Amino acid sequence: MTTEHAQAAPDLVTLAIDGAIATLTLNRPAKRNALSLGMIRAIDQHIASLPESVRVIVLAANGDHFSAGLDLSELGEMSAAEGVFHSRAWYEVFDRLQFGRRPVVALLHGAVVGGGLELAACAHVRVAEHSAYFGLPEGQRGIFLGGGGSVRITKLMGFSRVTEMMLTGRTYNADLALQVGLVHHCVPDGEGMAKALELAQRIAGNAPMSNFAIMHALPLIAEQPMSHGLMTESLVGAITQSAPEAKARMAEFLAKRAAKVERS
Ligand code: 1HE
Repeated sequence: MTTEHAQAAPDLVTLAIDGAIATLTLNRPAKRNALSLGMIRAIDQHIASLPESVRVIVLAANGDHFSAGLDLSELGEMSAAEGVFHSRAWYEVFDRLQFGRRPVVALLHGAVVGGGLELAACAHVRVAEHSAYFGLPEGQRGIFLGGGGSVRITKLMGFSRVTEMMLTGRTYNADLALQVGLVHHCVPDGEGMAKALELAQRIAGNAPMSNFAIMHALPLIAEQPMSHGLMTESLVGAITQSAPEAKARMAEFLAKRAAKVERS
């Protein structure tokens, strides 16, 4: 079965580690970083191999485009059942990206479409270069979302926008993506990596327990009724503040040795 037998393709996703930051780079530019299951599994393998010292992941891509989405040559071979397992295989990896130990900063440029946008939606921070454009061409291909986009992208920019984007096949440029909350930063072409690394360094400087709470508790609370959300917040907040690192950081501030909050 295609889904079960797809092996990780480590050369198609490279890993570079520099101190607290690991950079995962989609590396299939000749196919516009179309995502084969082997690439999805390679992302997973790389994440699993990261040493404890890595605190943040930057997700980027070689070539002119972040990703052309699902490798359509794989879909042609699949039965309905295989299609379900294929989606589930993506979900497992995307869940480990979004709900793993390390925040992910995605650097987006060129086409960020279909499954490429679904992958980008797993990141916690998204930086777009001006060249980036975003779309969900599934309708034009006769298929539907299958990498979690109907959940994640809809949460980011709203059900109505996703519906219109998919029905009409329109794409959003980087400025519009910023306006609707699809990305957090929009920078000139060629400046995305510097911005992504700057943000990654800042994130790496946070207490790991705070980063964990932000990544794991916020999405959970967003889906809870208010009373449950407030309870979850109070419990997670209490645990987070009780960590020795939190105590040390607060003491540093009170001793006037910690950095103040600055305008960004
Ligand atoms: C591909 C793919 C792909 C390119 N699967 N091979 N995604 C799409 O519907 C987007 C399809 N791709 C495009 O619209 C264009 O390729 C781009 C706008 C992204 C880039 O255009 P361009 O002119 O730079 O490149 P190209 O000439 O179209 O493509 C270069 C090669 O990449 C070419 O192969 P070659 O062997 O002829 O050189 C293309 O066939 C190949 N290629 N995109 C396979 N997607 C989990 S469910 C998610 C569902 C989806 O993601 S649906 C959206 C699919």
